Amino acid sequence: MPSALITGITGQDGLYLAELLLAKGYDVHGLIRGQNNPKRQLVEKLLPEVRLHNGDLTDLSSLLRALRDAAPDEVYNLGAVSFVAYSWENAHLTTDVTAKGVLNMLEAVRLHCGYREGSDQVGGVRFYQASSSEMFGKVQESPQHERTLLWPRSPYGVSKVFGHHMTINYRESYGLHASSGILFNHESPRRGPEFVTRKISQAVARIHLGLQDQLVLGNLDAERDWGFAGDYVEAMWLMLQQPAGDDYVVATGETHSIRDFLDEAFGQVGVTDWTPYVRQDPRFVRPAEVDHLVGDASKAREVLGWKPRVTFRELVAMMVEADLEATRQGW
Ligand code: NAP
Ligand code: G4F
Repeated sequence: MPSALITGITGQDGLYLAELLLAKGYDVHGLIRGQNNPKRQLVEKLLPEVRLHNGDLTDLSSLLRALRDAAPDEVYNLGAVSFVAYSWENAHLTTDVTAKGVLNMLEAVRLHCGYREGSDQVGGVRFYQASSSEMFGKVQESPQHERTLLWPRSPYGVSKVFGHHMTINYRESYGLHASSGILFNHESPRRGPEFVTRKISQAVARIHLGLQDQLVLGNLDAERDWGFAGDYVEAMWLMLQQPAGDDYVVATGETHSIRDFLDEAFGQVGVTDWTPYVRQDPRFVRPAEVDHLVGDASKAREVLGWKPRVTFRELVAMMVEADLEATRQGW
């Protein structure tokens, strides 16, 4: 039975990936941080087969301990401070976790595998790094692909660039089977409520049910290439099944503005003009914006045989329906 260790198991992608790997017969381990993480119960209830290990990406010895106890064939490094807006206010923390945390995990894998100077292979463990389309930032060409110049626009984006290049460096320096998935925005009913898509789907459900009358947002003109998280974790797994590590863009190839998302989401509850419900507030406008993202995933399609299944319209409908149900049930 193959085994995998997932950091960020409590997050959106961690949960979908754990489900996918369990369905494939993996022995799944997850790294969980904090002395009383409120999401522990969620993971234990949803995925009782997953074995949790205490640890933090900022603490190298805890990563070594988790690797020793889990003895994984594959490591998926999904843990991060992942909210871009938060990263300006917490730039040091973001750097410690989202940038240096990647180095800690890579170094832990290298030490765990007993790498010795002079040997050309770090060992059997395969490594996945959760890189991001935020690295493209002030985009230099469209659509963005694996060789597009990186121009990050936030402490989060800068940290992801560090992790991305460190992953490539460990592949080139130590022969580590390390892959970097440059994933464009992916969403689901499990998306954190701080991200714009979930903020909208929750608000639409509450407005429809008479529990809220206003939705306050920032920049409505930004464009994102939004896909479904359940499709994207499959690409992560496919990367680690290849003969060698590499970098892949994972995206739908379609872009939509926040206004488009509002149109679709309010449309789900029969509202054609959402302007009376939506207010803009500079509080939610970022110091530097990523205006336009759209990915070219031809390499993932050709090499991995991956393609997205869920369309933009289906994704929005799925999220609004789930929030309507959750709000009705009082979850
Ligand atoms: P998420 O829901 O925000 O999950 C982040 C995870 O990181 C949580 O499990 C969190 O644990 C964990 N974490 C935070 N600080 C940590 C630390 N110090 N040590 C260990 N774990 C820590 O993010 P996601 O949407 O699933 O994304 C997964 C990864 O993909 C992230 O690295 C993100 O930056 C990247 N990514 C996401 C997207 C996207 O559109 N979703 C696109 C590109 C890349 P707690 O529960 O303890 O906070
Ligand atoms: O939903 P967002 O916060 O996602 P963002 O910044 O694109 O980052 C997400 O995707 C990245 C991949 O490209 C990941 F790496 C990252 O971890 C995260 O998962 O914001 C999307 C857009 C932005 O342009 C933002 O300015 O929505 C705009 N927006 C407008 N009003 C808002 C709001 N975003 C949020 N979160 N809240 C608002 O009220």
